[in-house]
Amino acid sequence: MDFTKQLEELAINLFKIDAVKFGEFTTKSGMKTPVYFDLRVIVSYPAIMESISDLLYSSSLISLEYDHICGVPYTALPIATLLSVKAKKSMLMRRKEAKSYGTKKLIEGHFSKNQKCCIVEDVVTSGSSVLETVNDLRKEGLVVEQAVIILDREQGGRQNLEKNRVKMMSLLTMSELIKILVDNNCITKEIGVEVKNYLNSTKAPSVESSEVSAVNRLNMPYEKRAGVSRNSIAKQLFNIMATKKTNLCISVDLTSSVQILNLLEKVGEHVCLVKTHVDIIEDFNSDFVEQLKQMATKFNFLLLEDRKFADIGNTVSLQYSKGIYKISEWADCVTVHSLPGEGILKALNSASSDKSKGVFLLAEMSSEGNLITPDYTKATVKMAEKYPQLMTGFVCQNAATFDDPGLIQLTPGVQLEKPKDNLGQVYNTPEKVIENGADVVVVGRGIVASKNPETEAVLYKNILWKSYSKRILGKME
Ligand code: 5BU
Repeated sequence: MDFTKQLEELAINLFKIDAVKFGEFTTKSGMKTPVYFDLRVIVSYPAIMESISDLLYSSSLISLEYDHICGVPYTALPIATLLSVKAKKSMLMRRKEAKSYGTKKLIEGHFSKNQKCCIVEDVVTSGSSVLETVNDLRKEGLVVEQAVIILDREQGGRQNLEKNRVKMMSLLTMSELIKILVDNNCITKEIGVEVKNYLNSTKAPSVESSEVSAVNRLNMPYEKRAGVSRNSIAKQLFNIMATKKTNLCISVDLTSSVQILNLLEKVGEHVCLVKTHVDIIEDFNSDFVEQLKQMATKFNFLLLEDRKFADIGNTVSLQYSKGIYKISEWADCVTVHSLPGEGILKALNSASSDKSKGVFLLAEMSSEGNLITPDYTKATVKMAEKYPQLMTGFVCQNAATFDDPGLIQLTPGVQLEKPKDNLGQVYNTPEKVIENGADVVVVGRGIVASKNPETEAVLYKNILWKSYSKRILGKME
């Protein structure tokens, strides 16, 4: 039988066994609904169980890459079991409560960190049940990015999951199910219309921040994240952002020290971080460094030298502390390429320095046609794991790059004015980058080259803070 036919037959059978009912019902979350699902009954119908697992397997699992399958307790567990056997992939089981005796494990089954787990669920409304399971799996170090489900009620669950970096694949959406049932005279057209209207007018509430916060760094406020940072610069930066209410980093790409200091006098109170390229300053000298440091104290911001180290460890340790710039003496943190391998982090980690230090590792770049691949990004994040005390965060463009809420996503390539420059830079809007996971946002020419940098800095600061405030409430659209 072809896929569409088999799906149609499944929809009709679900109706026949009362797994889908029409009338007036109230859901778990207190919403009134003219349609109700109870897929628990499917265990009484082996042929339907078989058909669901066949369809889920051939429509989604077959094309996914994963190491384990985990069902959301309890209704989806038997389906997950069938899929695990069919796909010949191991299954994990999540307990709703940790056992009070023996091993206090939340997840049963054998797995290792960074393995991928695919979620299986029966019906998704708001997505909160799926997220509870995702949360527990991620806490154990598993990578969870996919959920395959039988039915999408189309009431916001897909969006809530996406916000938490879980892509959902469903066998049936509510509209598809209704169409099949109307076409096959299982329900009247009127009921079909009533359900459609209901779907259009009722959305499940956005998943509350308390439910999501543990799942996702994106919904945690900066002050809380300071508490879980293992790098002292990340801690300081989170605290500065929370205190000054700004997540704006200014990139002072100017070539004269006087210009830089004048600019910082105007925008210093609006930024949490100042990013420099000291090798472009024509009159660089130790007096400038002193004034920069004083300014950082006066306005309470940190200093990031965007040096993008990219050599063997030995050379980098010399570039970091020697030469005319003596970066290690004044920069709170530096940017570093992962390209040369772990030695570069080892070198910076062991470089002697009187002050705390931090590293932003480049996991992605903003420029058009850059050669960084998804595998490179993943390997970069993995490389950082061994150096938790050194790592302030990653320079990247996407929320999915890393999960650790103690690390900071620094995102450059931001401007309100235009979508790109003529040398390959690609710009996003401030709202967009916050949505994409940015914690600290780098703006250079958007402010520096404007007629009135102070007004512009305030504008960026306000938009960014508003977007971040929305994000922590889980209200990102
Ligand atoms: P702009 O004027 O806002 O385009 O400046 C962006 C700054 O961020 C500039 O100093 C770059 O060197 C830096 N940058 C970037 O634009 N894109 C990247 O991927 C990285 C750094 Br990494």
